[in-house]
Amino acid sequence: MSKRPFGLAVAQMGPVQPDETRRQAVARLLAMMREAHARGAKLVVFPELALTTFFPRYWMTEEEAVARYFEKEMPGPDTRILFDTARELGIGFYLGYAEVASDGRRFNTSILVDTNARIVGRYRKIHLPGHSDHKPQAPFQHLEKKFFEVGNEGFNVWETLGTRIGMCLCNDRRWTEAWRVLALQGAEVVALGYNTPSLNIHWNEPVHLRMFHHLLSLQAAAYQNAVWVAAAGKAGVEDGSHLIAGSAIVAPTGEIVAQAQGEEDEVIFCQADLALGDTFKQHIFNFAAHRRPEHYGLILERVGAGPALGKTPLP
Ligand code: CDV
Repeated sequence: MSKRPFGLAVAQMGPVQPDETRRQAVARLLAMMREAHARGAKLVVFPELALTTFFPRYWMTEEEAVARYFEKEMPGPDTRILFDTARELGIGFYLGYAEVASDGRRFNTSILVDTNARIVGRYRKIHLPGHSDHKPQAPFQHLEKKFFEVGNEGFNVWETLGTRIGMCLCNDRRWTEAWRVLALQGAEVVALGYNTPSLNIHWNEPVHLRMFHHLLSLQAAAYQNAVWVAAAGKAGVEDGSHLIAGSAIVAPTGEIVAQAQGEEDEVIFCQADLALGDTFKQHIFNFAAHRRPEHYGLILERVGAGPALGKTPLP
């Protein structure tokens, strides 16, 4: 099978402090976009909520949040240069940001931009973690359920940049259903931005498990769905709260082929062979040959776990 090389870059960001301006954050993204292009990338993936600090950690009203942290237009005055530079270089990008839609609804969003600087795809985060109430005893909040609505546009894949690219965001990577819906649309690459605090405010989770589960989720999803995964995190200590690093590119074999080494701004790159996914799609994960959806009904019928369906004695 002949190779189909695709230059894939992930741009991890170090912390974005609360007083950092959009313009400063965008300047960091631009420097990494230029580096990704110089290394041969056709797509560069930026983190979730890449333009600001991870603001769901703060208790505030929705109005305050919108005023400070949400983008009312995309591109806007501070982000247009990302689009102009992408067009000039001929590189596509994925960007996560807080979106306030024209009807006032608020989403945790990512966009996919092609080499003509056209927004070809939008994803509004579906698996929102955290809580909506104030937890004054917690060291910080995780208020995604307060500041964002559940995404209303599904998990989609776009034919662009010579391949098929799906998007999801952060907590989605832990949910197998999201990946399979993308894989059923023939995704070859899945782009994902994240902000993962190393401390779990809900229970006393050992810190090392955050990195383990992050990589486990990416690797299992890449293999079981025969896709390339490009995952970009925001890392380091943001306003006293530590976010895990570990931005990674994972092959359809489930192997990590590139991983960020530190907790600062860092570009990782690989020449991804898209044909590698074809091999798995034609054999072990040939969906048409092996899937049995007639036995997967509970996935749609139930949200939480319910009664066991096993019958005793057996017929
Ligand atoms: N931004 C996120 O979605 N963070 C979650 C945390 C809260 C577990 C994550 O899945 O990484």
